[in-house]
Amino acid sequence: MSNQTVPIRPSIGFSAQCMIRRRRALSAVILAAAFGLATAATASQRAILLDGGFRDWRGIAPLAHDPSGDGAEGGIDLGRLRVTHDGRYLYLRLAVGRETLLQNGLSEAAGSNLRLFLDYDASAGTGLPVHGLGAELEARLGERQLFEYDATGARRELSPGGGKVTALPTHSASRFEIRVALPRAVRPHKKTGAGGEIRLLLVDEQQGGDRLPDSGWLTYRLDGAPLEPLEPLELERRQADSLRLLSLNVANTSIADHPATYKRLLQALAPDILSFQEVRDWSTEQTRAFVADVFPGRQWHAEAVADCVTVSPYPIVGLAAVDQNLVVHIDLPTAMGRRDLVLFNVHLPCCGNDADRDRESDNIAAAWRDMLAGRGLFPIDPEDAVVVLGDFNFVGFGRQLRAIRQGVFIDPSLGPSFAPGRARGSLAIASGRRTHANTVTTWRNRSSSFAPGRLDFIFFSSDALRQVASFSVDTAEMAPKFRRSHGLRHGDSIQISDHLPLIADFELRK
Ligand SMILES: [Ca+2]
Ligand SMILES: [Ca+2]
Ligand SMILES: [Ca+2]
Repeated sequence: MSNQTVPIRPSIGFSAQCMIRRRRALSAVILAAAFGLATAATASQRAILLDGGFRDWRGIAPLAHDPSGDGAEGGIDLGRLRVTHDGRYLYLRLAVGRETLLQNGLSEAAGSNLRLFLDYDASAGTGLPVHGLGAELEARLGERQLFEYDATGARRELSPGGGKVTALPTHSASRFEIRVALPRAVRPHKKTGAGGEIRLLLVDEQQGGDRLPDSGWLTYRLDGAPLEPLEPLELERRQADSLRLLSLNVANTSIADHPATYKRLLQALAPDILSFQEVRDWSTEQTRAFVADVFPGRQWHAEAVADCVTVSPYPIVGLAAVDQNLVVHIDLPTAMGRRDLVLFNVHLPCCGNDADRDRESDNIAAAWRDMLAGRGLFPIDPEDAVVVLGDFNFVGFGRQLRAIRQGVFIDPSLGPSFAPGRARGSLAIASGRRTHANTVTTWRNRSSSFAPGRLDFIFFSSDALRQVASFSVDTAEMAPKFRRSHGLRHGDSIQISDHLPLIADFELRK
């Protein structure tokens, strides 16, 4: 039974403020009581895919609904919270009331001091004494700090980059999916699904900052049959005649240091067109020659702009630069269909540099708009397929993704919005799930203060291309048998890059 209790607060007198808090608490008790039992996962529920999309949450009722307008001025305003779990993870779906960069602190753009407290044994006597809870986990999301507490309250700091707590989308949004890896002792029973009661609390730690719930805490039972995990994805092509595209940030030309690992991975993935970012120490010809050595028997062509290199077995008939990004026109074999491919290989500026990321996202969108209008960087057939892929470093504002995907310019002087996907409107996003995990994050760095994120994307025009398959690869997650069958090793992915190889297979529509 999920409920909420008003903790004893000796320091607070029986004041008018306390009365208001109690009234709010009471209404939240009623809501939580009404919905509490419904939140236990049932076998019929779909697995949660950590992708920043919410279709997988259908049928999961809110655990709590915090009132709106009760946060700090200009701060986040916590709203509806849904909670579910599977055998390994706790999932939260959280509304924060305004555009927020969840990993930015109060002093940073669209930031907050949002903290998540989890009391795994529902006991105030163990863990960190905080807000009436005994928390075993404290995730300071905005401050990018993560702490675990043992029964005595002793603290251990974890690196957020380890992925214990991951939230999507990585770019700014007003709703998020948050996934917390449950400690083994807290996970529900493997066979019966039986689990214990945990307590949770969300607080924007600043003067007048919002809390969820406004007083006390929420209770959730890790009970019921856990959600079924998603099936692993195969590396083999589902359709022999599909066009397989690879995008990979090669971490400052780590190919030069680990050629054998790259060879293993690339041979296991067998892409047709390879697009690399962060090729800094190798020439275009060195990169092309490396691919030709991995895949002998095909004639390979390569072009580059800045650190973006695309290698293709099909002729590159058009070439241009959009800022530091490459755009090529690839003459696909007639047997694949009548269309050719316009491919943007993108590496946007990193980290807090939203201004340059805004500008380059706009310029990529404008370049495609102009090509469609017949006045672009090189001539194309207006029905050609377009793919915009690469390392977008989307750790800033979501408007950058909207510029590329939906043709909504950030800088209004570039003109009115347009439809990058022609009759389909927006470009589609290749699904890119990891073969052996329920997430689409493409970047991780264990020692980073940033949690794993989705920085790499493959956008495509769905009127010209049909996605046959799409996935990313982290060899450390694969079942040993699966790994062996593809000639891969446990540490291959982490050895080559902090980014994962991202694949999409397409069929050209008639
Ligand atoms: Ca989802
Ligand atoms: Ca609120
Ligand atoms: Ca505790």
